Amino acid sequence: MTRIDSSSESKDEKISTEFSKNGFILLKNVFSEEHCDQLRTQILNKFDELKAIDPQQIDHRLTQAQVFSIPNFWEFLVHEKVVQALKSILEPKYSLIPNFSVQKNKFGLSPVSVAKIPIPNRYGWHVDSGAEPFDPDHVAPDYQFVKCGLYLQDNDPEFGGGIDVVPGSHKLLFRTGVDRLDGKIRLFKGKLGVFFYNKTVPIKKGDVVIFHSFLMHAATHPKDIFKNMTELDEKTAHYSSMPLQKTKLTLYFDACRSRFASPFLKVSVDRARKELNSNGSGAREKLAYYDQLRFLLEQCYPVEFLERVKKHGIQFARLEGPDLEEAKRVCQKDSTL
Ligand SMILES: O=C(O)CCC(=O)C(=O)O
Ligand SMILES: [Fe+2]
Repeated sequence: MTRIDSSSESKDEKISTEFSKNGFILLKNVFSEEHCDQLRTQILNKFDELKAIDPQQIDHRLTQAQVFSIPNFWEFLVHEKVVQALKSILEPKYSLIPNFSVQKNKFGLSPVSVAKIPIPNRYGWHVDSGAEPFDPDHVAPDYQFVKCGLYLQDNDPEFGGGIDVVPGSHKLLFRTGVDRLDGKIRLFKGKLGVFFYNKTVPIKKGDVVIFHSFLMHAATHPKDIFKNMTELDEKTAHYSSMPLQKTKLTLYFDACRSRFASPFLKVSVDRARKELNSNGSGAREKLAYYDQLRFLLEQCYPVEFLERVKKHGIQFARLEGPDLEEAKRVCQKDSTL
């Protein structure tokens, strides 16, 4: 298990080597207890506000615009230690992917199966790139696309609050010469790892985890999650029986080596189109990819945040040319844009 103490001097090489080996890195003490408590209050107030407007709202996720209405949200994205770690893992001018999220008591619950045989007592395990269509980039030696999470609570043995991982599962076992097969073998190896080699990341409040988009991982589940869940909880993977002090709040964003940014965004346009087509007359702001795409086109970031992004020499992933036009076309299906 790799722990990088954020108070120490430059550990760039160590971070990048450990990340290559394990597929994740734990940055300790990035934010103070006080800062985390402040964020917790802001986020919980936001969820309360939304619940007051719409009591039916299943309150486990904020939209992109709501995320940026949390005053301290973006500091995490441009925190010196986070940016330095991402520069070591990715490249100096890496790209931020505009899919920022704040999650509340969200715990994946799908069972894991290997060769269609369900693994007993293993739920919610997945790789973040799992739902993307296959792309040869995904098995390229320099493919580096990561998720970065800030945890506003300890990973608690009883209530969860962090993540479990299969260390090294992001790596290809060997190359057969058939890219698609190599990807399938990696996934198969990761699933076996869920059974034989999974670890709970010892996250404390204020720690940050950066993990590869092909790392097999799951939320660390509360011990009695299935005993206490209602049917609605199960449907939405949102656990409502959590004491307030233990409420799981996580902030996430994606980043990547810049050459992999626009293929990812193109896939997001397709996903947004599919969401819209299958949504009928439902509320559009609840569609995750559509919400991200609109936000990407509108780019309404706080000025101070934009300045910090610029100062670090990093960039936002953007769509260009015909891809940008296509994104606008998809969003124009909504008359409010
Ligand atoms: O914090 C967690 O439980 C992990 C969430 C996760 O894996 C995801 O959003 O893809
Ligand atoms: Fe995930």
